[in-house]
Amino acid sequence: MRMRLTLPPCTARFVLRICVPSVPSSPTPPEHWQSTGFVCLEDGCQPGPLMCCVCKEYGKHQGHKHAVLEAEANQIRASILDMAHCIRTFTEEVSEYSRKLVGIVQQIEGGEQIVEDSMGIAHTEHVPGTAESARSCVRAYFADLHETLCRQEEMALSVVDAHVRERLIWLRQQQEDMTILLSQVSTACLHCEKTLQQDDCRVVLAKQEINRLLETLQKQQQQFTELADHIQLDAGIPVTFTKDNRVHIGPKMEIRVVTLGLDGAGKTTILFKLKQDEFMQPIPTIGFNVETVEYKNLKFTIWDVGGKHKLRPLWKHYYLNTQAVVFVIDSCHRDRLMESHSELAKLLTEKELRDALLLIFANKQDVPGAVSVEEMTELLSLHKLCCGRSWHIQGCDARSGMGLHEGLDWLSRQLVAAGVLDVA
Ligand SMILES: Nc1nc2c(ncn2[C@@H]2O[C@H](COP(=O)(O)OP(=O)(O)O)[C@@H](O)[C@H]2O)c(=O)[nH]1
Ligand SMILES: [Mg+2]
Repeated sequence: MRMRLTLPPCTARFVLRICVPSVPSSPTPPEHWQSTGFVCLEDGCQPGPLMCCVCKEYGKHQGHKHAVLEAEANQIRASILDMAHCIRTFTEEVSEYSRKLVGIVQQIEGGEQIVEDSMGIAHTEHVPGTAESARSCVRAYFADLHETLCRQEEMALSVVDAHVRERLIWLRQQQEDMTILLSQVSTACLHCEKTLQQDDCRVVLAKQEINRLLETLQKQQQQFTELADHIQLDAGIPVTFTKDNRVHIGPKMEIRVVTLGLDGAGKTTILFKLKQDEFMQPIPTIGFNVETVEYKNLKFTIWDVGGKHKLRPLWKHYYLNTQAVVFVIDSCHRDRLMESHSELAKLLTEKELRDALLLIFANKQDVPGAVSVEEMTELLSLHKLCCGRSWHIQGCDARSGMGLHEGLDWLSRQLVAAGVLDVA
């Protein structure tokens, strides 16, 4: 069976291939080595370089360069010593690297370590490794998250409890009112029955009182019918969650939105189109318009604030508790894009809008030559400008309504944790 050593995928693999050289066995000197005094330096003679006096002058080494044996041997000794020094350094380096590897493994794994206390007495102590520290870090993060979730759960439950309490108080009040009403009605019935059994004189004398009683009963019946028409007796408690884990009870979740942008960008047109689904020629907004727009299970209260230069300092009065900002830009007015950019940049520094969602409508896409969403994103450096917040740019045409619902859909998705429910 073959064993495979698998490294974690993230580990950079540094593979050191070591070829261990075989140690050459020393060649046997020739028989005439005792008469050798020289060494041949010719390349071809290197397998047997020792020269005898005869070889030097006549034999196979005739005319070759040569050196004195002792000098050559000393030179070789010197280079062996050099090499030995290099090997020592190399060995030290390898050992140092191995020691480091052992140290790193120990640091990751942690374990028992011998430490001296202030009295100089040695004892073993558990030192946590980086693996353990990383695990602790993860545990701490999730413990924190868990605590936040528990707190949010408690808050959400208290909202439900408050809702249930108020609802039960109201229902019990209604029960009491109905009991009183029933007793009044039965008293009136008894009175009528008694009167019926009276003689003629008494019946005639009771006429006024009976009329008053019937009138009161009729009024009560009318009030009851009106109440019953308005109130839906339903035991359901519809619950929706926002993305920040707040709970909303009721069929519609209310969202506060403020619509901002330069004058003439199309804010009022967008608001009217969303509200009435029809195009209305707006007049310049002097103060503000506010409308409630219902969309799926959301109820947007949209504040449309005048965008003329003089009115812009007033924008900040609309920021409090605003969950979303809809910033409208006129896509066919290229020369005002930088003005839009600087107003948007100012908005994004506002503390009260720190957590607000940002929906940018690139309006008037129906006009030929309008700046496209991609170009607008580039020209206004939106990725840089809106970095760190939830934002979205949506092309639209407020006259036909194209793109408006897509924008609201994006807002809904950001606000509601479990997605937007279609409530008919
Ligand atoms: N072609 C075109 N005109 C638009 C559009 N939206 C608004 N307008 C026009 O732009 C002008 C300014 O609109 P208005 O809603 O008053 O802008 P506000 O100052 O931002 O509220 C009006 O004449 C609108 O009819 C659009 O999508 N396309
Ligand atoms: Mg307007």
